[in-house]
Amino acid sequence: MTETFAELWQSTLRRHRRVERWRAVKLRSALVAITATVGLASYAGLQAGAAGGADVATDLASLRPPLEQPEPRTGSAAGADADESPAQVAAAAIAPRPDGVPVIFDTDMVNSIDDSLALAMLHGYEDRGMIDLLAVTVSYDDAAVAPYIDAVDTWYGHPDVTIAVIGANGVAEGRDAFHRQVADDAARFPHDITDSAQVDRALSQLRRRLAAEPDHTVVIVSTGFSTNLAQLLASPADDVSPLDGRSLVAAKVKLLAITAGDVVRGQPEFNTARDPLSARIVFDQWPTPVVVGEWHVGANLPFPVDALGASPDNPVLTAAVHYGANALLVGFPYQPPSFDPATVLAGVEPDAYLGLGEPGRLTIDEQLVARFTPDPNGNHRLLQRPTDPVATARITARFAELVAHP
Ligand SMILES: [Ca+2]
Ligand SMILES: [Ca+2]
Repeated sequence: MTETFAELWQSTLRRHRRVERWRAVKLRSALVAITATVGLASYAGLQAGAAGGADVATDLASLRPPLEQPEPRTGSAAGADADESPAQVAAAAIAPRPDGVPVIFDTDMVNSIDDSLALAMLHGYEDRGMIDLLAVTVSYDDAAVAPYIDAVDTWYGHPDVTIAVIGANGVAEGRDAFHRQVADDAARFPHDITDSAQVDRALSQLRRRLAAEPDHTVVIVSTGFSTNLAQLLASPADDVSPLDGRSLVAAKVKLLAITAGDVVRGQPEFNTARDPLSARIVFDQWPTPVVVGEWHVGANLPFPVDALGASPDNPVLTAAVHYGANALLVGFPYQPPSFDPATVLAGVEPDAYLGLGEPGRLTIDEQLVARFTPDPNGNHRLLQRPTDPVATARITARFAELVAHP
């Protein structure tokens, strides 16, 4: 840690302490109202899609591709040589990519630093040739979030990753000052997207990217609100694909790994409580295997932030400092929970680090609590918290090597 960086930490902490005391009181009193109004009113347009979910449970088993082994990549979109429709030509025009597992990262990138750490891990996987990061889609509506993500992508050597945002229908209330510290300083943190309004909509990119991939290959890692994924499920056929959203997901997606629910403690969890309607749509209708990173898995995996190194030019490290100061954490480096990093690990390296529980069905009850019901025909499985300290240390070491700057 350089002296410059220590000074940045101290000054940031002083500046934010007074503001945060006031905000904490205000946020607590607003939470119930936000859940009741923002979470439901914004997504009323999805009601028709939700009504179509009654038949989902009956055919989940037949739609479910195997979870164990990645299928070999063919390098071309399925069906592209059979019928060269304008949609397929458009899909094929997306740049070719290396042979990693195609991954879409759907994130809120707000309220905590762990989405940033999850994104850094994905860049580590890409550098190792293990994934091809097709797109980052954002479920939080804010002008600085796309520039922030672009700065992180640029720092990790992938400045042209597709970024798309939910736009004006998304959750918009959050603790995001750490975005702005990076987004507003393009001289120190180079990036060429200056406002989230410059990028495409998440739904458009989700459909476009899925349509271009071979069948049953795409891993979606979701670490935020379920709004984008619920809109995807409810989307009609269009010029990108003749498939409606649910059929497109069933055809293209291999696995959904999602940070959601607080099953073990039986309490409302942030992602699901902020947009419960969308979370219910996803858990009711998603037609592929789903692994669920519920609260207590990530809560018991401290993330080694010091693995980010000590460069003041690292946007993730700077964001971590500002987030820590905002959250009134008093020392640095601290070790935040690894809710979203655990989900990335489970999506990209299933069975390698985190075990899975029995099959079942996850539902969100009227009190916004996630409940898990074992069911041999269910397509949901809960990630299991490692209880062995050796296993925990192995996971922490994997986190550290993935986020280290190349
Ligand atoms: Ca860029
Ligand atoms: Ca998140």
